[in-house]
Amino acid sequence: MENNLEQAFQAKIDREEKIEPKDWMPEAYRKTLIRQISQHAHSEIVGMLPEGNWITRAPSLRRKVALMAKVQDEAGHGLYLYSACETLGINRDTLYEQLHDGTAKYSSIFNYPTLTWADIGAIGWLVDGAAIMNQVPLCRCSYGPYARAMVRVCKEESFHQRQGFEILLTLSKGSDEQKNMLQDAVNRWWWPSVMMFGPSDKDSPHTARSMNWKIKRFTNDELRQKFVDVCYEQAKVLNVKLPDEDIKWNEERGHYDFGAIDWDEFWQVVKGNGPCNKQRVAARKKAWDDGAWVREAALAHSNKRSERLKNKKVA
Ligand code: BYC
Repeated sequence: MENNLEQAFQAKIDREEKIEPKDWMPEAYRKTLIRQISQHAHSEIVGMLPEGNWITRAPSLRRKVALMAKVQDEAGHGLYLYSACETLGINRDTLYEQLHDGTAKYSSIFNYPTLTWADIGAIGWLVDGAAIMNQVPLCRCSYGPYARAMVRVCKEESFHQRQGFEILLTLSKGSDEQKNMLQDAVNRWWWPSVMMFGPSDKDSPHTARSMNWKIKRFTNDELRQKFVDVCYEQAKVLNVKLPDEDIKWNEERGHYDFGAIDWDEFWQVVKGNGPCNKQRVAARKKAWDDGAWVREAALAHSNKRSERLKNKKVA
């Protein structure tokens, strides 16, 4: 019986039809999606912290407005994604608990500090650029609610990438000090962005099955390669050097070769030992605790309202 259901499920995926919340699905598919979508939602929310750090110090009103809008967009992305995740039968409080107690991951990239204004440009260019590379294919993910949420997310991420690139382009035409600041930010954000795509395919336990289920449409290494190819060309426009001595065009492959990734650094950051992991989780927990009175007040208000409605009906 289970076997027949599983075959019909896979056949539906192979026909490129979407799986919807009430459809039968294997438990492992449901768990994989909860893991991935919740990690993605947490990344959007934690991702607000390094950029939020610069809102009060943005160099002009125009930059401040754009940065505020971007950070608010990330909050929105987190909310759509939590909603998409809830359609799989898990509630939001449980997801928050998992973030706070460290059982759920969020993207490694947000455990690095934003030291100068150029970091805001570098995040837009590289981090949002990597996010777009990874997320555009997710618009074709087999799970309907996730795929649909990603359409809007990707449109907004494109705007974020452009605002980051424009910050850097302005710096690239500025004083020597500004040019140095740009190069320094790219030096620090390049490798963490390359790592963001996850472990190489041979070390990725989930990729093969997620590709079969059409949750993922490309492997981690395929997306990483596309990212490097695109960035190399864009770096020329910014007149900036990517911090990789081994990066060079490979005529045979039709791609840029690039240097070895420091996987030890990646796993250290994923395990909680990056420069800002403790600070990021502490900030999220504090926001949750500080918001307790708002949740209590909202609940009391909604209880009172339903009581009033009930009394009205009785009368
Ligand atoms: N950081 O078998 P793998 C954003 C974990 S937000 C931490 O390849 P999978 C943005 C992985 O979870 C960016 N952990 O796994 C927001 C797994 O551990 P578990 C987030 C990572 O799921 C604001 C283990 O390593 N984007 O865009 O097939 C401003 C083995 O990995 C990372 C998404 O979440 C990492 N970088 O592939 C700007 C997109 N990489 O769970 C931008 C959706 C891997 O077994 N997610 N791990 O304990 C995905 O596409 C996939 O989940 C991943 C990983 C490609 C990230």
